[in-house]
Amino acid sequence: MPATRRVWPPRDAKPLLVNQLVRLHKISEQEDPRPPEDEMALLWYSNDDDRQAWSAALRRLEPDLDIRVHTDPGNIGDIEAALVWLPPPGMLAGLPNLKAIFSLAAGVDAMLGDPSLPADVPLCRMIDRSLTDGMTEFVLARVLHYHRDMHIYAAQQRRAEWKLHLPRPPFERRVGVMGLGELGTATARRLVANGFSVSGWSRSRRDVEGVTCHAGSEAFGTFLEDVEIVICLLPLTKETEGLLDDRFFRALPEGAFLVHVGRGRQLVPGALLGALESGQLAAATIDVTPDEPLDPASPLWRHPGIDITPHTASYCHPTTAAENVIANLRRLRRGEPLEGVVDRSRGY
Ligand code: NDP
Ligand code: OXD
Repeated sequence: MPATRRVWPPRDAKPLLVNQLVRLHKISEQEDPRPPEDEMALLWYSNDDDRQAWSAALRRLEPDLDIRVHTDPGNIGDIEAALVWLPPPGMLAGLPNLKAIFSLAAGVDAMLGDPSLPADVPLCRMIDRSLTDGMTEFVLARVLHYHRDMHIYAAQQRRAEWKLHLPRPPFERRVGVMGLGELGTATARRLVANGFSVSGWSRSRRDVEGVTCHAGSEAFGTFLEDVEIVICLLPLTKETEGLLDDRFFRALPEGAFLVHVGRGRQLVPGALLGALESGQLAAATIDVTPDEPLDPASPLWRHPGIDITPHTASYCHPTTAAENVIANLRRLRRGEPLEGVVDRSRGY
């Protein structure tokens, strides 16, 4: 696993001009002529994912899949799909027959931040059961941590203090999930299965069994006033950027907890620190930060009420995620609607 993930701009991204790609194509045609094929080729690119593991997983499902890499793209006219994370600006725009872009991540805010991303080619976000399971597992672990007072016992241990806090039953613990999409819905369900009293908030109305669902900005206050542990699983958009601000923390019941696993720029760090100082917030788990990696000088590292994890809540595993990519590739070949297409006007 790389040291940092899903960062924007990519660490070593240099714009790749169309003529560079065409030149690569010409060179590789001279050196490695490929027979013309009916099957569409897939371009793979990421600095944050394991190419060997992905190639193996894709070829396990489709042994003859023509996978190209940008350093040896062959005839770029064959490339009709791209499985990528933060390709260098211009790379995808230089592919004349590109019909679909498959993101290696669920959150596509960084991909959409590239103005050269072809506007007329569908962008599909990652949907993957290992990504979903990993997220529900991470959130459940953090909810159980706070619910069973582990943050208090950790502090007590440092003081050699033996003091019991009577545990509350989970049905009395109100947990709220912001975002009821692929990850939020599965997370809410897992919390329900563990006996918690769960509510959720989304843009449009959702119906999740066992979950009290709220929708729209007008319902945000009502949702927040009733949650003791709030989970942020929203995509980063114009509407959600900076949403976790002073007003947000003030709207929660006093002594609430935050588990932030959405995107870093949704959080206003000063507001988080203020809420912890005032006791409005008891503790927070911060998996995503406005800049990643988080600056060693950031006060977030040192606040006793904050647990930082390095954007590790969840990760798509090539073995399972390849199934979805291949399924989408087959839909593309058959001319069927693709799964997980991003609505660019909404930003997710
Ligand atoms: P989805 O697109 O499936 O779901 C997004 C949810 O957020 C939807 O329920 C949507 O509402 C809701 N939403 C979006 N905008 C608003 C808004 N303005 N107000 C209220 N609700 C809103 O995304 P996923 O569940 O797949 O992923 C969510 C995010 O999780 C990703 O975008 C990414 O940022 C983050 N993530 C973090 C990881 C980590 O390791 N920390 C790993 C993977 C993802 P509606 O249902 O009405 O559309
Ligand atoms: C994602 C992520 O969005 O890993 O998939 O953060």
